Amino acid sequence: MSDAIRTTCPYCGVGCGVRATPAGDRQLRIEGDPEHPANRGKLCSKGTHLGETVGLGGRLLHPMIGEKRASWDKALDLVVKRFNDTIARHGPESVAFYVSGQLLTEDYYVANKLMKGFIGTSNIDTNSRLCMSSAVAGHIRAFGEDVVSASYDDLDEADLFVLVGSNTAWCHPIVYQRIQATREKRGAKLVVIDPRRTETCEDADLHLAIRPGSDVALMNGLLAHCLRAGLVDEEYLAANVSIPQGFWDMIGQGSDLWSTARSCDVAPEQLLRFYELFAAHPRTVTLFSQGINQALRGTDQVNAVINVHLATNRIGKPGSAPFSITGQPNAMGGREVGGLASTLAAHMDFAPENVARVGRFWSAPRMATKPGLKAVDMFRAVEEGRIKAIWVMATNPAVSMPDANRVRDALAACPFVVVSDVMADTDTGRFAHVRLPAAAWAEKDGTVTNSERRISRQRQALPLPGEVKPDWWIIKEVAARMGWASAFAYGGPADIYREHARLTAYDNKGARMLDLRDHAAIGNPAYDAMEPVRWGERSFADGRFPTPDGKARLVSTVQAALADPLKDWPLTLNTGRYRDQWHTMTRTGLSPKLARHREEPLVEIHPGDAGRFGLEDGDIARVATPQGQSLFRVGISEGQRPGEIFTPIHWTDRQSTGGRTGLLPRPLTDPHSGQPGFKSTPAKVEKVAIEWRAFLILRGDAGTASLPPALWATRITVNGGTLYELAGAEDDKAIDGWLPAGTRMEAADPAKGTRRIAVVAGDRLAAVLFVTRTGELPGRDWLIAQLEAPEVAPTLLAGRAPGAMPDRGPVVCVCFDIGLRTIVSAIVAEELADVTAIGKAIRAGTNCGSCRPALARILADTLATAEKVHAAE
Ligand SMILES: Nc1nc2c(c(=O)[nH]1)N[C@H]1C(S)=C(S)[C@@H](COP(=O)(O)OP(=O)(O)OC[C@H]3O[C@@H](n4cnc5c(=O)[nH]c(N)nc54)[C@H](O)[C@@H]3O)O[C@H]1N2
Ligand SMILES: Nc1nc2c(c(=O)[nH]1)N[C@H]1C(S)=C(S)[C@@H](COP(=O)(O)OP(=O)(O)OC[C@H]3O[C@@H](n4cnc5c(=O)[nH]c(N)nc54)[C@H](O)[C@@H]3O)O[C@H]1N2
Ligand code: SF4
Ligand SMILES: [Mo]
Repeated sequence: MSDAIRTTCPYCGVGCGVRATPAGDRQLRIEGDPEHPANRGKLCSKGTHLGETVGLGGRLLHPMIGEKRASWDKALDLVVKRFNDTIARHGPESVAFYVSGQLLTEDYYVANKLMKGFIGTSNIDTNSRLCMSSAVAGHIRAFGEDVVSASYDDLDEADLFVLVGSNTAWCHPIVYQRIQATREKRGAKLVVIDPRRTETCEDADLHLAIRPGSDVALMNGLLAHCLRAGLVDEEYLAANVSIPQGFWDMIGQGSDLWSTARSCDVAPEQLLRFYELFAAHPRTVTLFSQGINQALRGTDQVNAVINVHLATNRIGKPGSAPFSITGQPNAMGGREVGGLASTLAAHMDFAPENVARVGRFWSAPRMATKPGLKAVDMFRAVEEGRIKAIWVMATNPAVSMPDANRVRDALAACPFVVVSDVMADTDTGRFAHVRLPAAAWAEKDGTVTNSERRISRQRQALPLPGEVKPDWWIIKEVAARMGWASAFAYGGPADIYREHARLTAYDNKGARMLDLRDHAAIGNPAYDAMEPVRWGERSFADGRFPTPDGKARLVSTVQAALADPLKDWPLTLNTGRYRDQWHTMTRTGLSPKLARHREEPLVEIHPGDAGRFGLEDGDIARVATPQGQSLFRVGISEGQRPGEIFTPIHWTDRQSTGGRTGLLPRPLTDPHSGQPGFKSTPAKVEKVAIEWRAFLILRGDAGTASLPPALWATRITVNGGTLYELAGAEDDKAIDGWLPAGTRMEAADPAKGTRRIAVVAGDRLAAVLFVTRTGELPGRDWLIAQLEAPEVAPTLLAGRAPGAMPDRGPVVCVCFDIGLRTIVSAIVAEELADVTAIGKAIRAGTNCGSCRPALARILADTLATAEKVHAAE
């Protein structure tokens, strides 16, 4: 038995420590690292099930030129030749890198150095543009440097948490659990500000379901209230903050309780309750993420939040700070190396002295002297032929960029596309002339920085499979072949980390807070053994800020006018995440357990709107925007605001014939940050007529190459095979072509248009197909279990065991595989009164804890129903 390797979770920016123990043939046993300060041993559902994602299924194992396997030499030579030729003919501005917050700091550093110091352009941007760039721009405007003003310690010491535009319970589950722990320990209050009622709101003291895009009005209204209530700290402002002309007039305008309530479309009493909670609790942490960042006024929204904290002197003190939480595992590390087109390196911008300094440090032959193209503009330049060669690393823009179909067209027309990825078949990879096989999470070695600026090691737990190489190696080989071998002579990630640390300290006489000089000479063994370390003391504790005059800045932020719905596009489309999927599903999609939480992409819609558009729960609907359209399963939800619909970002062409959220948003961006406004797009929805519904279960790995021929087809990985949910208006017989060879059993009920087929091959169940036009379909669980059953059950075509197992309903607790019906029956039968009691009775929610908010909701609903029944009796 091997020892556990201490590494870091590759999903969200919480940055939890993981203990990964190799357990035989490419298997890892996963546990939370009790010694990691971010999570102290806990993991959420995604972290817990990392072990299900480290197999070799679907991996890209060899360099590919077109559809042909190539040697590394051939592939790298081709990349270098095409980039060199393009640069020689059209100049450095004609090439670009599009990279990712999922690269390690070392990978990121090398890519940034190659582009900005050697190729000589800043046309390197990252998916962090879609994610954190409004926070970056807001920090720079307020503080002078992109420094996060809080740490996780503050979560333990706060009395009030304000979550703005953040579905923390799903997207930063361990931060959410820490918030809940503080609430239990010191009675801290929780306010959630989100147009949707998410599971994060489940246990909140207050949920403000504000009108989308009205956050500036809300925060300005709060600040106006603070002014009236004497909460503004005049002394602190005079000493530490510069205030633009007319700032207080701006705050005073239309910021009384009633006007603010009207702008935000919430009840004045609710708003007042928020103000009073804020007034009563100086130890306030305001956490924000994409509901704030991903808006056409995202940077103003960030500054509106920071303004309130600066003006009330709730910053730089224990339990008191605005806190931008990062999305990706290394969103922060990318910002530290300067991986955005708008930053240079090591928290420096393009001021001439910075360009000179970094140029000196790198001995750079051709320094970029100005910012490059931001993501949306970069793909526009590809579309217009100004960029003729692009290298995409660790991101899937054909899915995740706004107006993604246009990005696809741009990639299809681009003369030369290189994609480095861990998976062979991604939506972006399909446009690549060269695909380079990158090392995946468990194979990588380097560092990441989490939301609270803590640098942690990711350590290699599994050998590199096939011809896979780490990203830093791939980039430095290209640099070497371009003629810069000595500037990129790295033997391993430690060499790169040292250089990065030296650059942060280089000629830095306190001007930049990011200063890793303690690590500038770190030895290889010390790097290998590095404990998680947070850089910087408590930010801004001394009231000094990294601006020329040492003062922070209030920023005038005016609420933008919120347009009424358009006649042709009567709804607003909001987009975001599900608890158990990660982005474009290339990795979480491999886990049978995670797949069960949400099996299909839903368009969530308020019951009133559903009625208005003739939709019923479970229907298939077409969601359209001026950019495009895609199909979704209808999910009617009281948690939606009227007029607003929500779709998840995860499903791609690999997983579904619908669910393509990425092609729907407009490619419009915030003027300061260039971040797209993913959270509100004018949209419409209409019912799609369906004649039949079906499901198909196939044994073995069916791959992601295609989907059964149906209007609606979505796939998920299940134990032992794949489950497809299907619906259509066309002939359902076309699906039969997907059934494998073997002995067929069939049953049919023509009256209901029902057909049931089971295929047995090699004494085991190979496939089942159940189709119906007007009847019911049985639960899928028992049939899925038959894929791995030792014997073929005689009742396959009944869809249930001879004795019949009760259908447990949709899975709520993925760790213990516990369904909704099981939970409801337990609550009723055992008279369970709280979430802890549910855990004691049936274990649900007792492992990773991610489903605890869902259990609270189910409990409340069940008790409410029971009460109603009781009242009626
Ligand atoms: N399970 C899971 N976790 C993840 C990820 C994942 O893919 N899956 N991805 C990670 C990444 S990269 C990121 S960036 C984070 C994102 O984490 P979050 O920002 O928490 O996630 P989102 O679902 O994108 O959006 C958050 C909320 O913003 C709300 N919102 C929309 N419009 C507005 C508005 O106008 N005002 C306010 N106040 N709120 C609004 C939405 O309704 C939504 O509930 O999650 C990280 N964690
Ligand atoms: N409509 C809408 N769109 C959005 C958002 C939204 O809320 N709404 N959110 C945006 C945000 S915040 C984000 S962060 C983006 C995320 O969007 P993407 O970055 O496009 O999503 P991922 O699926 O994480 O893509 C990562 C890719 O890198 C591969 N990969 C994983 N590890 C490695 C590695 O170590 N090396 C290499 N070379 N490849 C690797 C994966 O297989 C995958 O193909 O989506 C953005 N798009
Ligand atoms: S909260 Fe979950 S996804 Fe995020 S780092 Fe921790 S274990 Fe990973
Ligand atoms: Mo993100």
